[in-house]
Amino acid sequence: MTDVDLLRQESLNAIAACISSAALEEQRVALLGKKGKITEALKTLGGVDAKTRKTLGAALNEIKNDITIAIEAKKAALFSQELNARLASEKIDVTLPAQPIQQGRIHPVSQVIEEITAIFAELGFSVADGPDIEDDDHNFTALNIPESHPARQMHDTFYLQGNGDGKTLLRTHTSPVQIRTMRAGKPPFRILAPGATYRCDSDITHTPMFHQVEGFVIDKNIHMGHLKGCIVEFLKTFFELDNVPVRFRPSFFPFTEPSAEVDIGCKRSRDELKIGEGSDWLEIMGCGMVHPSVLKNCGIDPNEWQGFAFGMGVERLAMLKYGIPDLRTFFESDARWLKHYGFDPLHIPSLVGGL
Ligand code: 2NM
Repeated sequence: MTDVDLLRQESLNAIAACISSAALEEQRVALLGKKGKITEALKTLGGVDAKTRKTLGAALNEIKNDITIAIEAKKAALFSQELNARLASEKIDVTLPAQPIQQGRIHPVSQVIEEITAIFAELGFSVADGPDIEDDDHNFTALNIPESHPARQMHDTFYLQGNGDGKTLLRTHTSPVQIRTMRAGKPPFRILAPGATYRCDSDITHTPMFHQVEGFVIDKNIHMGHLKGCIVEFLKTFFELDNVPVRFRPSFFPFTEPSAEVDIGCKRSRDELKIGEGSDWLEIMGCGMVHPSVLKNCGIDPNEWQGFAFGMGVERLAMLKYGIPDLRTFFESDARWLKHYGFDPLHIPSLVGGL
């Protein structure tokens, strides 16, 4: 056997012996790479006489060609071999029943937002949202909150650097969504605005970020009777009670006139709070008739259109409904807490299927 024949045979044997794509790639480099055997052999052609160069060159090129073909063929064979091995080892029987594993849980804040949304959807509300980073106008001015109002002071609002004008802030309530909605469209409106809100406040009952659901209705001849009916209906469904004692207590908000705080009847005992019965009252949300100035600020004629609005704290409602004692645990990202208080991701709250 000549040297050339030997080189050819050894190369083809080495290719045939490869048992993986990785090994084959190694062989390819060892033979045809920059410093590969064949490449090195071709380099020697420059130093031989013209006659030898012709025959040896032709032979080496033929080998190179054979090797290239052999590698391609082996590559295809290994690919299907490896694919079959994977298909066999990763086989799953999709007809088996689902494994009883628990992966993620739905956070009580998300759950309660979904529940509230489902109830108001049934009453004809649509969900709207807006940016967390707001400006002074949408968060305060348009809502009839005067320059001197305490909520404007630095200790309540997180002001951002923004354009350096001190007018960029984290929204302190979701009401800017209502302003944006009214300015972008034409009445009537029936809108629910759930989302994160921010206040510079932190103690056992306050976290700097919390969630609100606000809602509003703008239409013709809307009065407080509509507001009351809507809220009583909501509370009955949310707390899953046939009858709830509800009390509207006069209050003040700059953006509503008149304004009221809503209390729900409850019974407090040593270590339990029962909602829906008893002689105590628990404040649960705020509401009122949208102030004519707010309507005007959004280009709506208050002589033609009226409306009511309300707002509630999501964490507070979640604590009351699901007996979660400590607000701060909501934001600790403790997997054990979430496993205990979280909800099944496959259960979507609805009035027909259950909240
Ligand atoms: C509340 C209480 C009372 C409210 C008012 C408006 C708007 F933009 F329509 F004027 N949105 N939300 C409102 C009214 C919110 O939360 C305690």
